[in-house]
Parts: sequence; structure tokens; C-alpha cells
Amino acid sequence: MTTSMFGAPIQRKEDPRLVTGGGRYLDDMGHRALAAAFVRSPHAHARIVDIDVTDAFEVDGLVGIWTHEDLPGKVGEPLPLLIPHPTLTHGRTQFALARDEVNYVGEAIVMVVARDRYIAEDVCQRIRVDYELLTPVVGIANARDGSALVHEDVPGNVACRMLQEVGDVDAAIAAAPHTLELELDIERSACMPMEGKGVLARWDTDKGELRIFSSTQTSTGVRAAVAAKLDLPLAKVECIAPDVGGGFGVKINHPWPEEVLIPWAARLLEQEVKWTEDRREHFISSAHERGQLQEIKVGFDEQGRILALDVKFWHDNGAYTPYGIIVPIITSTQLLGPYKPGAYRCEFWSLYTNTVLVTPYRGAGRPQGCFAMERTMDAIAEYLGIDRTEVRSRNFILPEEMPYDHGLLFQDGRPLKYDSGDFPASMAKLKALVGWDDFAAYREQAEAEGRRVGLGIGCYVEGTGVGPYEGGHIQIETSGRVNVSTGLTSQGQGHETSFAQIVAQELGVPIGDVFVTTGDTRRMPYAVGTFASRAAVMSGNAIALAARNVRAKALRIAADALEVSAEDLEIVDGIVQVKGAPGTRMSLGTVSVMSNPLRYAFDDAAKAATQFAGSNDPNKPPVADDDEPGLEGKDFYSPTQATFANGMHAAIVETDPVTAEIRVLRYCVIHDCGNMINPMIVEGQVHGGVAQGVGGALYERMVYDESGQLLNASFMDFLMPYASEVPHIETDHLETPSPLNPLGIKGAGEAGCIPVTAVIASAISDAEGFAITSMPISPVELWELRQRHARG
Ligand code: MCN
Repeated sequence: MTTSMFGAPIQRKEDPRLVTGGGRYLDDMGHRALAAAFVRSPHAHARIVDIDVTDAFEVDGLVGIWTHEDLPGKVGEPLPLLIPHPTLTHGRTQFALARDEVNYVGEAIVMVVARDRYIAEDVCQRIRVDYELLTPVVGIANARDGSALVHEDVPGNVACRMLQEVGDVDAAIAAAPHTLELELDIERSACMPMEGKGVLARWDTDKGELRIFSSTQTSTGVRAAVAAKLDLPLAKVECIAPDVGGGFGVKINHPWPEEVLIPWAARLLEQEVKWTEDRREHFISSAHERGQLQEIKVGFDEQGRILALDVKFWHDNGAYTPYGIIVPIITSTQLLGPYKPGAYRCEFWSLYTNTVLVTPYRGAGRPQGCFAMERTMDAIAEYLGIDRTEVRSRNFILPEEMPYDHGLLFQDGRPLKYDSGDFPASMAKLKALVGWDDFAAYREQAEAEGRRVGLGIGCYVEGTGVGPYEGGHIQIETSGRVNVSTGLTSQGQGHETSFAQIVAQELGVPIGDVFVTTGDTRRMPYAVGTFASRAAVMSGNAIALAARNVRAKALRIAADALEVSAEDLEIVDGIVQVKGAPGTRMSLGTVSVMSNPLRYAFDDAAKAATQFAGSNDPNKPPVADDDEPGLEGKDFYSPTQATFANGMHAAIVETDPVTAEIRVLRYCVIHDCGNMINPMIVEGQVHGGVAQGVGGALYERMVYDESGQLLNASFMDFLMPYASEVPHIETDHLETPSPLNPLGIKGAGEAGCIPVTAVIASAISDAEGFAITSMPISPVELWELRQRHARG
């Protein structure tokens, strides 16, 4: 079948390879490569007084040791600040190897390269670094008080203060019949991809060329950063992302120190060098997210309609800001979700702490924003005694108000405008799916059995598919095989399948003939990367446009050969044929042969298929002289703005009246990402997101002590939900197409995790009868809250 591939829930092409151990990850490569290891700071804040490597040189198998002083030129300069912003007045980035100060436990100070990783680690143990300890700043409260500074020249530890206001918030709050105030707290956490980061670099001395393999979400970014740092022409550097075992944001290149140092060492040593991150390194020296303290004031009327929303929050950005302040900006601009308050003001401070840096993690600031907004909605409902879904519905932006402009500026500085969505319809579906109106009876029955249950809800929108561009290249081989490449990378999202579906649909070829390559700068040098749920929108549309170009070319060539008009042709199962007269036909492979004059000269079958085209030269294919050779084409897609996906979740939880154990009994999702390329993949993405969200709500947090030591930096101590803790997830979809792109799609990759913390907090609050304001929440914490509320 080649029809209706778009929208079909077909099984993922890549899965047989990936689930049977056929995947090729970074550490499966470069077995003969030299190995790198790093001496990392054991202190959160210290001055480096001395580095003594004398003992280390005795180790057999050692190849080299480098400190900051050894790094030449741009390699020794601070790493770039990838996304500057006018309000980021005090942006700071780290050196690839710390120069004279360390600002978090895990910051790299010395790089060792040896014959293998064991030797490299042994050498690291023999290197002695003397430190002068400085006062560490740990946690938002400590950063806010400003008595100790992370960076001496950054007053109050404030990297940035930003404020956006729409309408007159003070006046609207003063005039509001009711007001409420909330203080909320979300702790730091981090994503845990199965495969850590990793880099392998090969230097070809004869050609002066560098080939990098990186477990990255942005191979073009790695290539560009390394070329710039090593002062190499872009044409002499290539970067390939092999199979990548999860990214979730942490593998976006800024670049990471190791992504610069390993290629640099490979060129210097003229040998292959590899580094793979171990789990401890992932905990202490990659990146975290989420940590925010929020203060909210809301003014509303008798109906629960929000007249003014005043939000202040403090964001923990860790020790450096390589990714700018993208996370708190997203919180502040996408916090409003599907609602339209009369007036809105959001002011935030992004604060330095002596902890590992913060970069976007699936959801990227939205889970925090959603928590603020949805806790506020529940508080209003509780105060007025109105059903929680009703309060939300009264504040919805309605479909007829789309496109909706909040009057805010998005993170890219452009106006934040929702393109489409039908929130009332989503709410109706969610209520039906979870059985909202029947819950009171269910609760009554549960209580009769001595059980305590609660129902929670949360709604969100997500700006997806941000620019600036992404490309697609399609080449139909003479065999009829269709090769598709796009420059962004895959970390498990199913791109090999969903992009193949688009091509199969657009070209009219069997999906089994379509082969997708991602993340290889040799195939597609211009690309941005996989993050911000952008691949489907960006590469999906670019690939569709490229396929349309190739289809038009194929029909043009076939029309010449078959001596018919191109409008009379169709492509079915890879065969170009005359509509209504399928006997007059040729395969796309044959068309490809004709687009390639030399190949045609050696292909008797193709000649036979076209001999009636009346060419004088039997070796010349019947194509126009000015047509470019090759049945291939490329296109780029560049959107005018983000497209907004949305969703609504509800959960039923049970809390044990004695032990305070929290169990999620049911989890329901209504999800709208516009037209779906593959509903099964979308569902898988939503499920993965919810699982991560359950982790963030109930288990996962980074526990630092006051000296800045991460106390739970291993899977022995960092609690993640297993399959036994992730509930069965019931999903239904709404498809409100985006009017902004040719395929009408919106992104789906992060959606699942955005509202989960808010939903579970809502459900626990409902079960317990008091508001949960701090997440994640453990049974111990819930038990303590119970005691506090019992005491009044
Ligand atoms: N899709 C679809 N129809 C739509 C939208 C999406 O069929 N309307 C499909 C896409 O074709 C793609 C998948 O759903 O196969 C996700 O698409 P998209 O929403 O564009 O997200 P990206 O591909 O850009 O992936 C990034 C996103 C992010 S930001 C994080 S974080 C995340 C996520 O994807 N990290 C992941 N999902 C992940 N899944 C896995 N397995 N591993 C990660 O690291």
C-alpha cells in the first residue's frame, strides 16, 4: 500500500534493529581509540591553587595530560554563550578546562588521554589539585540572599531579571472582587538518557580532515563549534550522530567541553580519541533543570474568571548560562496555557548557584509554568466552591478567538501567538475519558472501603516547531530505493518511520523502499537539531516539500519518455503510470536511470522502456537538456512562528491513610498535536513523557547538601519510576491542524511530561483536602504535611 501512509499507526521501522541489539551507539565504535578521562572538581566553589601531575607521568600507557594552560587559541577561551538575550546582562560560560576557579562539583580541570579508559582513570587518581575553598552558593534561597557570590562580578547572583506585563496588573488586582496568593516550589531534577554523552574523533593527517562521532542532538552544531574552536574550514570537519540512546535536551550542543577537547586532542595526537560519559559524570557534570521558587497573586471575579495574574519566580540556572535564559523565558511566556487572564505580569530572576549548569530538559520550563497556572486554577476553584473543570473552562481561549495573541514576546523575540486549538472540545473529551462527573460516586465507594482517592487535572499549551529552518534531501536510486536525509538527529523518536511515511505518501512509493538518514553533516550540512519538539514540523515539512519537488521532476521526465502530459500521470507503488491506462508505465527506478545519462547508456531495460520516445541517440535519455542530472531534490522549511500543541491530563491517585504511600491508579491524556503523521508514535511519545513526568512528580530530585555536594549521584540513590510505578496511560487525540505549515502538524515530543507534576499535585490535594505546593512529593513529605495540617 502506498496510499494513506500519512496518519497510519504503522510499526516503527527502526525498532527491530534497536530492540534486538542492532543499534550502533557511540561506545560501540572506536575500539582501538585512545581514551580520555577527566579530573573533575570535588568542590562546589574553589580557587585552583596548584595542579601537580608529577606522579601521573609514571603510569604505563599514558599518552597526555592537559590543563587549561595547555589549551591554545580559541580552545582556551570560554565556551560560547549559544543564545544571548538582551536581558541576560551577566551571562557566563565555562572554560573547557577550568582556568583558575571551579564553580560546581564535576567541573572539568584536567584531561588525560591514555591507551584505555582504565589507565586514564588511574592517571586521574594520581593528579593532585590544591584548592582554596570559597563559600558555595547552593539553592535558590541562598542565591537570593546574595551574601555569597558565585561569580565575583555578578551582584546578587542575578544572571538576568526579566519582566513582561500585559495590561495593568496592579489596577486589575486592586479592583478584583477576590484575590489569592500562592507560594510554590519545584525542585531540581535531570533527565537520565540510557546512553550518556560521548564523543569520538578521528583526524586524517594527510587530508587535514576531522571526523567526529557524537552522541548529540545537534550534529551540525558540534561541527560548527569544533570548526570555529579549532580554526578549521567547515569543509574539513564532519560530524555524525550514530544511534543515540536518548537525549531529552541534555545532548544539545553548546558545545560541551568534551565536544571541543576530544577533537582537539585527536588532531594534536593524530590519533583516534574517545570519551564516553559515565553515569556519575552524567549526574555531576552534564546538566539539570526544573528548580524554581514561585510567588503568585491572582485577582478574579465571582465566576472564577481571572482578572489579573501576577507571577514572580526565581530560577536556579546553576553555575553558567551557555544556553542563555531560554528555560525561564519559556516558563514565563507559556505559563498561561489555554487561558486568557485580563492582565498578566511575569517577573523572574535567573540566579547563579554553585551547582551543575541548567539547560533545557524535556518540557523546558513548561512543567514549572504549568504547575504555577494549574495550582492557581485549583486554588480559585477551591475558594469559590466551583468545579475545577468549570473554572478552567470559563478562562479558556475559545476556538473562534484563534489565532490568539497574548501580547507577550516569545523566546525568539517575536509575538507569542497561538495558531489553533479547541480547548473546550479537549476538556469535554477529557471529562468523558476519565469519568469526571462519576468520580464523586467512585470516591464515596472508595471511602466506604477505607481508601483515600483524589482526582487531579492539568492543561497546557506548548510552542513547538521553532525555526529557523530544517532541510530535507531526497534521492531516488536507479533501483527505485528512496534515500531521504535530514540534518537533525534522532534519539529514539521514530524519525526513520514517520519521515518515511511522509515520503511514501508524497511520492506514492512503498514505505519499505524509503530509507531515512538523520544527523550526518555529510548528507545534510545545513540543519539546526532535534529539540523543542521541532523535528516533525521542521524536517517533516521540509521533507514533504522536497518530495513534492522530486515527484514533479519524476513526472516531467516520465511524461517526456511516455509522450504524455505530466498531469495525466500518477505514481502508485513506485510505478509512474497513465491515469486510467496503467499499462503505459515505468518504475521510478527507470525514471531515475533516465535522469542519469551515463547510467542510462548501460541500461538496456531503460532504453527499451523509452525507445518509442523517438530519440536519435540511443544512448541519450529523453530528458530535457537543461534538467539537472539525478532524480533528487532538496528543500528547506522555515516557519514564521511556533505552532502551539496542547493537551489536558487527568489522574486518579490513591494515598495510603497510614503510610502516605502515593499510587497513581489511572492516568488519562487528551492530546492535540494537529495532524498526526503516526498516531502510534505520538502515543509512544506521550507515554514516555508521562513516565518522565511521574518521575518528576513523585520520585526524581537532585539532593545537594549545603557544601554543594550532590548526595544522590547514582542510580542507587536517585529514584526513578520503574514500569511498576508508571500507570497504564489512556490516551485520546484531537487533531486541530496547524494553519501554519503545509502538513498541518504540531510537535508532540515533550507534551507528555509538561502537566504531570501539576496533575498529580492536584489529585493528591483532592485526596488529602489540603493544597500541595511543593513537588516532587514523597510519602514522608506527605505524611509530614498531614501532621502539620492536623495540628492546624
Ligand atoms: N509526530 C507525529 N505527528 C505529529 C507530531 C510528531 O507523528 N503531529 C512524531 C514525529 O514524526 C516524531 C515524533 O512524533 O517521530 C516526535 O516528534 P516531535 O514532536 O517533532 O519531536 P522531535 O522529533 O523534535 O523530538 C524532540 C522531542 C524532545 S524536545 C525531547 S526532550 C524528547 C522527545 O522528543 N527526547 C526524546 N522524545 C524523545 N523520545 C525518545 N525516545 N528519546 C528522547 O531523547
